Amino acid sequence: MPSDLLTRKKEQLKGIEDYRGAAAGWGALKAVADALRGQMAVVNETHGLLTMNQPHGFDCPGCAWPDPKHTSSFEFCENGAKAVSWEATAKRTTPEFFAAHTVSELWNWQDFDLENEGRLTHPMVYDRATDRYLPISWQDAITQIGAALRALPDPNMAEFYTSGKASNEAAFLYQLFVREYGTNNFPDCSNMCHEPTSVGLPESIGVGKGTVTLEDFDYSDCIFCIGHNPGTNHPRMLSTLREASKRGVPIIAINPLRERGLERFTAPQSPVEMLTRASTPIASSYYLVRVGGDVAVLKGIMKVVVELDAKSLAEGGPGVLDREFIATHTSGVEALLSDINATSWDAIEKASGLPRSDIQDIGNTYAKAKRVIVNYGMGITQHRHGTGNVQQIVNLLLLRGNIGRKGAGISPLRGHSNVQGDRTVGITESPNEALLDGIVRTFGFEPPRTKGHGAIETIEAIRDRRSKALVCLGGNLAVAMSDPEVTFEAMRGLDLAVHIATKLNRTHLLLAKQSFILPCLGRTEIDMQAGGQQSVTVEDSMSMVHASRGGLKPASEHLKSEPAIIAEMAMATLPNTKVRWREMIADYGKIRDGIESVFPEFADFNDRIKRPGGFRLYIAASERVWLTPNKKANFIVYPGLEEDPPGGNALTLTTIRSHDQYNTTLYGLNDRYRGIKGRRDVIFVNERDLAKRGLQHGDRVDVSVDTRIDSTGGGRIMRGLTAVAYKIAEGSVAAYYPEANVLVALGHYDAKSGTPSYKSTPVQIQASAI
Ligand SMILES: Nc1nc2c(c(=O)[nH]1)N[C@H]1C(S)=C(S)[C@@H](COP(=O)(O)OP(=O)(O)OC[C@H]3O[C@@H](n4cnc5c(=O)[nH]c(N)nc54)[C@H](O)[C@@H]3O)O[C@H]1N2
Ligand SMILES: Nc1nc2c(c(=O)[nH]1)N[C@H]1C(S)=C(S)[C@@H](COP(=O)(O)OP(=O)(O)OC[C@H]3O[C@@H](n4cnc5c(=O)[nH]c(N)nc54)[C@H](O)[C@@H]3O)O[C@H]1N2
Ligand SMILES: [Mo]
Repeated sequence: MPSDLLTRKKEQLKGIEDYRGAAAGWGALKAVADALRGQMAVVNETHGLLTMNQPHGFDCPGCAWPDPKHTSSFEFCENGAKAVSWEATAKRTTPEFFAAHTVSELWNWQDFDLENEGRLTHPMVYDRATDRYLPISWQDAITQIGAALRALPDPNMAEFYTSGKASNEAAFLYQLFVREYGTNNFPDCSNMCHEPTSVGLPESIGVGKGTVTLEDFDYSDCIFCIGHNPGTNHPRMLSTLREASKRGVPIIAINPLRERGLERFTAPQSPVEMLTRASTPIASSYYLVRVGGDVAVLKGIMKVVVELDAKSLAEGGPGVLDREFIATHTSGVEALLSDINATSWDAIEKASGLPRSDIQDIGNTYAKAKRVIVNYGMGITQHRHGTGNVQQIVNLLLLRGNIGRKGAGISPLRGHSNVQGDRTVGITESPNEALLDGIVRTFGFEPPRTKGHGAIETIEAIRDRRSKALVCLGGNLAVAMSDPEVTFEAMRGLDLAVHIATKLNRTHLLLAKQSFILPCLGRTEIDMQAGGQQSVTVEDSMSMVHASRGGLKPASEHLKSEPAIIAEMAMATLPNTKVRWREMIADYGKIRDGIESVFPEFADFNDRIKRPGGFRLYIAASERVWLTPNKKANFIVYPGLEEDPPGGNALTLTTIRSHDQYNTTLYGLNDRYRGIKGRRDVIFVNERDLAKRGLQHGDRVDVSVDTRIDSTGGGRIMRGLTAVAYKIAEGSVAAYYPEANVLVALGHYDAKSGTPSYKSTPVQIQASAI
């Protein structure tokens, strides 16, 4: 290679290397120290971290994985510590900052730099004359927002987004306000995340949530991890998996990428592992499934089970299927079995990218185990057929009675720390009768009964100018959503945009005729109201509800709590409101009384959260009670094998989170476990796929949507990414979310749930011109 080319290549490979360590360990401790140094006032440091996930402290804003009885000593988690230090930072985004920068200028900043300015301190309103956000008093802001909402000819022309950090109390008040205002337009981050779970599980097992508790992991004798990356996104789960691994429980990982957190873990709590630099293996076997190949793998495993069953019966054995369970509790097994029998091994191998022998091994392990838990995440849900994927997992579990039994069940790993709770207390565009009747009974107003908008419908309505106002309770909707080109343009056409937020982000810079930023308290901070210091509650992935109480001094004296902001907006918008907002804000216990009255499963709410660890909501399916229309657990056939047939020589692109990010929030530019340092402009490609295209590790490539396959894709391209040869399934490539959202068309989503198919876009890659 000529020397100028060599130099260029070296330059392109900067920051790309192999990561050889285990997950967590010393690297994690160092990363935390760096994060703290970058963000935090030293006095806050110990107090903040030591009260996290403690009985009287605050709930970690990181992830929704439950805490061991919520009473153990401080559980170390690198990404939890990063989330806390990001919120409890000493940096501030003040009116002086906004005075110094026009919005047009800020638009050209990196997303990382916007949030890295620190916590918002004052309510702000956009001023077109100076192209700046200017400070405004709370009272003026709230009055103007109320007037603008009242002025809309139809409440269905407003959209009310929720990001899943909001507490139960904030979310309940929000849905109450919005329903009294007159709409069910509740786009929320669930729509982009676990909606296939919320839609698919009720049809299958009568409840839209997982069926396991943390204790079940102690009894399980086989654990699946499909399409999730716990080392980064649910780090505390590694302690649970480590315990299981030490007991010799087979842990089967099904994932297109080799993820270090699923391979090896050094427990920071274990002095022996830390001092000897030893680690515990996590997955006992690891299968690099093709992106979008999960249905094929799941059908393959079921095929093995059915074959083993026939063999056992032929030999006079009892069979492998749980016949008694199937007969008593389920419906639809015949259709499922004929679909499985009609599916050929050839087709399964081709669609999954795995040889039959691998799937045979998984099937043997599954069939041998008595208590199986399947965990899954976005690798399953964010597909054109995400709901179908979820239902295939249920089918597999039902075949051997693995739901509603100790040590067994389905375990969707939720995203945001309270996304599940927000749904439970009424954030949904499709409210059921029980919820609406509960509101009438408790608050005496008639809520709207027609279905509202989810996230995709919201963007479509805003794009088509059918919706004119957007209120966001947290989040970064425009950047999280697919198709920024359409989404950004749409949002610039709004009349009113209101952002309740802790930090500045790009969505706030998409200006409506009237734009407001309302700064709120974070979960780590003291929430003082007329009735004294308040606690809120959250629900984790396993339906445990518990209290959370911030202990840090608020980032600014001008901040209000989310419940208080919502109540004030409600009072300004609804002069004849039937709700006693002031009473509820003075004492959040009154909000919980309201929740209890609308949702009977919260009986004795205020008492039960006083217990350390809180309480578990009733999950009927965990008791083998099926709240489906036919009162059975249903096998639901997924027709065919491929979620998104790639065809031709297209590759399937999946979008993933780095280790240094929280959704659209970037803490830094490293992705330690994947060996990437200081950059994100990479695409992970299998070596053979590179070779086939005459490309090499480190080459610059352009990635374009293959329009022969995806008719919604027209002209979408990402230029100048560096190709990284990686242990990823052949035919699959991966790039970082949210940058790669330019490749995901708005129309590319799961028809059943409306969840964007962020994890399956057919693409072509070729040497870059730049
Ligand atoms: N630190 C941190 N914690 C977080 C978050 C964060 O951004 N940072 N986000 C929170 C939120 S909102 C969520 S929803 C969760 C997300 O948690 P995850 O579900 O772990 O999210 P992703 O990073 O999207 O990773 C999905 C995993 O699926 C794999 N995958 C991709 N495509 C496929 C496929 O077709 N099949 C299979 N089987 N696997 C596939 C990827 O390789 C990756 O390992 O984490 C939550 N916790
Ligand atoms: N391509 C691709 N796109 C995806 C995904 C993917 O895997 N691939 N994942 C999707 C998923 S699973 C999700 S959940 C969505 C996430 O979508 P969102 O939930 O909308 O996004 P976040 O990045 O979590 O929001 C970050 C912002 O929330 C605000 N914030 C932080 N803490 C608080 C708080 O306590 N209160 C308030 N009011 N505001 C706060 C801050 O201003 C911060 O800038 O993205 C989705 N988009
Ligand atoms: Mo999520």
